[in-house]
Amino acid sequence: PVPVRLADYRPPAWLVDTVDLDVSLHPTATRVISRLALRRNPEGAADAPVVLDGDGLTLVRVALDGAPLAGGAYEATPQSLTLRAPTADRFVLEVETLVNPTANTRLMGLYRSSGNYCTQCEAEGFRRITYFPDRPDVLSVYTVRVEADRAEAPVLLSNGNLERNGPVADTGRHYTIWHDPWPKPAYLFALVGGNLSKVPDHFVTRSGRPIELGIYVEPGKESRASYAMDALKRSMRWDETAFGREYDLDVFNIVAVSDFNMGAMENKGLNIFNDKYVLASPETATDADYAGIESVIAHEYFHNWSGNRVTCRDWFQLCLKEGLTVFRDQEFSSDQRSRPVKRIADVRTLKAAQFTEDAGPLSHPVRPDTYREINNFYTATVYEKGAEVVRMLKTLLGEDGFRAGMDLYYDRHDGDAATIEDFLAAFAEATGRDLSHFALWYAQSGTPRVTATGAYDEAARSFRLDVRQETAPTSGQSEKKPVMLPLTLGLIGPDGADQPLTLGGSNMPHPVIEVTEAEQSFVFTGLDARPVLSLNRGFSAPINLSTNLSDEDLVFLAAHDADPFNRFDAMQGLALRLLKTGAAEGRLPDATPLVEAARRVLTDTTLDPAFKAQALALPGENEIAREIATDVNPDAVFTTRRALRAVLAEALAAPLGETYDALTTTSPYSPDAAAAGRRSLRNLALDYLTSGATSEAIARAQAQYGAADNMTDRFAALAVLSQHDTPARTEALADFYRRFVNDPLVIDKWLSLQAQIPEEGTLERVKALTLLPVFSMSNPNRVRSLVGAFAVGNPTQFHRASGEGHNFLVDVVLGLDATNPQVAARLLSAFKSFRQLEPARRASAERALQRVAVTPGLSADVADIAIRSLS
Ligand code: HT7
Ligand code: ZN
Repeated sequence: PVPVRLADYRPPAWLVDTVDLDVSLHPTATRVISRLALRRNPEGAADAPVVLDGDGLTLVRVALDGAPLAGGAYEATPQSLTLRAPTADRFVLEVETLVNPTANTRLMGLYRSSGNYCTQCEAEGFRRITYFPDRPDVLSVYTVRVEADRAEAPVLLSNGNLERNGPVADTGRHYTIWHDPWPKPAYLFALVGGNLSKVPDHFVTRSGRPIELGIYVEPGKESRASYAMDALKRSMRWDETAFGREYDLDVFNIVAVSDFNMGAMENKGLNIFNDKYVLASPETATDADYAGIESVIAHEYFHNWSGNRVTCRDWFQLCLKEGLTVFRDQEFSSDQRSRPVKRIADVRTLKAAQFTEDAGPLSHPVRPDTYREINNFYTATVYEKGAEVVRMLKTLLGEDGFRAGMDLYYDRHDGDAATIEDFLAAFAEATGRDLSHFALWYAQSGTPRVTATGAYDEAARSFRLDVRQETAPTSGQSEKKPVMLPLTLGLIGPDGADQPLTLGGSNMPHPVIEVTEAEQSFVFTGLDARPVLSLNRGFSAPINLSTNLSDEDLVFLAAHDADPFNRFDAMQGLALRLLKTGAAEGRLPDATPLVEAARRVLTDTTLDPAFKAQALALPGENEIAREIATDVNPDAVFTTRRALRAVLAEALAAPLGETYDALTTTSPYSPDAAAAGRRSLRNLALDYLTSGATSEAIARAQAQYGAADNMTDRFAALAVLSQHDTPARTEALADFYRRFVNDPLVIDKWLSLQAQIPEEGTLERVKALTLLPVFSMSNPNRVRSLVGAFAVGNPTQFHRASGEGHNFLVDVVLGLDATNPQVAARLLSAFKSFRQLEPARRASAERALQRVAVTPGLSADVADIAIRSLS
């Protein structure tokens, strides 16, 4: 595929003011008649032909202003429809095409899921429905007529408000007509037809407008949509109060489908969701599932303003909507739950996904400047790092400045397709700040490595902080510049209290230093005793930070830091020091400081249980590997981590047992954050207590498994049992399968758990699981749960020295590429950190990637990942 470059952006030559679609649904021959009111763009190239995008369409006819167009007047290929330079500046083009939704295995465009019809148009799926200028800067008002057999599809939905519906005389068919008054790009178009049950509700906006809400699910699953509905109403209210944004149509519908390439899609007024992010009941969903539903429901709803009312000029600007909307959903969840615990969880995700991406060959800027396949840029960098950049902006500008900038951005660009420059200009103008240096965060890839060295001068009663920053070269960017780092900090006195911050003779109103140079020093004065530095509080900048803090300092921070994130981070830092040395030397150093810090956290009655669970969870194998960075042996990482877990479990056996017992409750299940936090700590205690696999511990896990009245506790017990090769494991796995064989979303958990067993037999187990009737390569959730979990969540077995794990993944990717390239490409990106492996495993991964790269007939998606991974 040829690269697309940001620098080549040109405004569209033709605009489409209105789109009238008439879609007559049929399993194999859906007829689409589109009437486009085309208008020459005064800002586009003069005399340009009309070029409409297409993908795999069967063209039936073309008419211009009502008159059929002769073959010579246009040129049609499956990829485009070109009208030779029209003389008129405005006209109506009518195009009739046929598409086959049943044969659409890519799940882009119009396809079928469990017999229902649905669409996915972002990024470039609308062209698989009809010929159209399929780019986000062409905004149109849509009127859509949907027709189908009434028995096959009693429910017919599209964007906007319902205008009319009725039968089609003497045919057994019926229709609905939907009108969306808000101009939108084609990627936000959606249509659904099928046999679905509506869960109804309503919402009154703060200005008093009533909104009809509907969540459509498979019949029989209605009761599982109530949490999603509650989350939706909370999201709608939150966007009004936190950002002043109100909903703008008479209806808001969500449809849950079981075949979906990603999490969900923000189509205007008609969100389409992977059912994983809608359906929940205490018996089938874990606390993590509930939290995921809340955040994805919120995320898609928030796109109504950050993405839909203000959209992206081109796909390079993807972070404009995605980074901002992730930031907004993170803030929403923080307000609904515990802010520190949410921040810790978000930073864990950021480091696991984005730092890893940035440290490998797939590294790219938050706003890339070139792509071959846009589907491959829905990445942790665009989403999660994009959100961090917005968060830094807020830290720099303060609450009020940030809100003023957001308001100006929305006011100025409502109904527009905007750029990152437009976004930053709104903040710069609203606050008077020069953000030109800050803008580098969008263009420069890589995670800055920051070294902070603190020194106390007793005679001068001052503390000098030297900060150095450096970003290592990343793919395509050999030269790096210093970025602007807003570092929130505290200096903690011996009594554990934050000292007043005096810098350059003045009191600091906000505890934030702004680092703009490669090397910078800050001298804080008026300090009577040596303080302990707490830097990058709340993870205010997305950096790799190393400091000259001693183990004792970290123990002190873990006990006293007023910033809960840094308390957590001090615990992680202590553990990582031990794990890195242990993996390198094959022997764990003395873990007493960590053990004592952990004991304090565990027994501190003032701390939130959810926080304790995060602080006491050891860094994962992938995080340890990322810290080690070169010549990683996953077996050594695993062994060391397991050894440290055993040390903690043995030393803290008594308080862990007490914690487990104290948190045992007979209260009925509630998914609220406080109850979820208690369960997370109790299940963490169970995990430590079972690490030695004594018969007593296994029996406790078995008892929890059997007695649980909710999926969180049942699955946590199963997860613990799955780690130990005992008859109890076999029994529990068989029982779980029997209980939930008819519940695919629960079976996903069962598949995923088995894929992550760190044992020799797992690869054969995974292969065997692919043959079960509950597994299907055509369902992305199943594939991700089994194959994805194996590749990402089981480093020792995926990176087996024999190369069998690598070969297995490549076999799956090549098989899947023919039917669903997008999912295949995502699986292949599991190799993204292969260069950090030790030489033999690295060579095996490289051979596997090369096997992909030389395969003829690869999709653009998979070819792009293979080539970039090898670059
Ligand atoms: N904006 C949505 C992205 C998305 C998507 C992209 C490519 C192919 C399929 C897709 N499904 C959804 C989701 C979001 O970030 O809100
Ligand atoms: Zn999004």
